[in-house]
Amino acid sequence: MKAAVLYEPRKPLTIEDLKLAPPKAGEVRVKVAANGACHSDLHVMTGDMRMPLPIVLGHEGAGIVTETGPGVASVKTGDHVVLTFSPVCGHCHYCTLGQVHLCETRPKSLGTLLDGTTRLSKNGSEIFHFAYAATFAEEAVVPESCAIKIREDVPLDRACFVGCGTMTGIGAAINTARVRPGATVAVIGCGGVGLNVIQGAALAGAHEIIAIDLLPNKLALAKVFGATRTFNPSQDDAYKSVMELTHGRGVDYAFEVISTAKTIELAFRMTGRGGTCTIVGVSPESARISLNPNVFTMMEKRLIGSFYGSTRPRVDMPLLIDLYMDKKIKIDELVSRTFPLEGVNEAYDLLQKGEVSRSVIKFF
Ligand code: COD
Ligand code: ZN
Ligand code: ZN
Repeated sequence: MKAAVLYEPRKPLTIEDLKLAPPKAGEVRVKVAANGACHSDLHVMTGDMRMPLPIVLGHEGAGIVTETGPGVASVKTGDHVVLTFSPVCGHCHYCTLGQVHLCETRPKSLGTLLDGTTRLSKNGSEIFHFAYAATFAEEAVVPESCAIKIREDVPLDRACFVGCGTMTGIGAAINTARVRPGATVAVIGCGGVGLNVIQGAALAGAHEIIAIDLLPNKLALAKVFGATRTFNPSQDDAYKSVMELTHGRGVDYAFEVISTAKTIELAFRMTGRGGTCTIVGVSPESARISLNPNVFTMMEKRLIGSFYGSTRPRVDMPLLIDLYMDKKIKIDELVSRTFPLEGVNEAYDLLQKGEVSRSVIKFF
């Protein structure tokens, strides 16, 4: 099968024929229909996120189940599925507590499936899977808990975004930060994920949603997703503008959706008394932030992180798809370009230049 492989950081992905072994027990084979080009894959391509190489990237996919390994019960051949990048074992400490996005199986297997081996190979040499998905490929073998059954009337080139950007963003606002109706919100970084934080905050009933990004095209889209005000730090002092707009108080909820130390510090600074600052981006390992610890006590500010929108995939993902089908959340507006697999490098070029929010790689 055809797949896009990363051999070395800062080199283009190469399109190659790979072998995909059949699913083992508890695994599912999926014919990939579509896959969004998310920024996290770019972190691996640039070397900011370390992964074993060579690797097949792609983690925002949807498709149709073609085969199930022994013991698989939740999906069957022919089912439409969204793929997730965070397995759920159902019995570890965190799964038992209901925090399935923190499942302890995840950190144990970087670049492989849950048994520590890969199903991908070329001429007998193993190729790694990114994030249990590896969906820049015509087919994928994934853990059962990463294949979430969805309704069949949703187009798969839209459903795929629920597998990452839509879930990560909306979930950060609703599940992790729990934005209150009437609250003031600031979102720094209005890419594919940030736009979804904005629509999550709007869905939660936020009163004022302030979008901050360096690019005018992203700020224009932020308004479409529910921002009430926009600021461009290359033109305005974003901190001063947010403080003025909130009568000197700062916002109730700030979100950092870029992953730089400077923007995390800025987001925390513009958070007001009793407010919550949520970090959505994952920064390079070497990054460090500097904060005044007294504001935690004197102002009861909170600084928290959000992984994958604190998702409960089997509950949240079919729900987000229902909301999309009922026109209560936007996905179409996120998609700037559609490419075949051969266009994957161009899709990432455009993302890096800031010309697109999301491109979709479409197989069928
Ligand atoms: N000030 C304001 N805006 C900025 C600045 C700045 N200094 N620098 C960049 N931006 C804007 C860009 O113009 C762009 O609009 C936006 O920030 C970034 O958007 P995208 O589309 O490139 O990136 P996303 O939205 O696809 O991904 C952002 C993440 C923060 C999620 C990603 O980078 C990340 O850290 N991923 C790992 C974390 C994670 O949980 N991932 C789950 C799978 S994604
Ligand atoms: Zn992603
Ligand atoms: Zn678990």
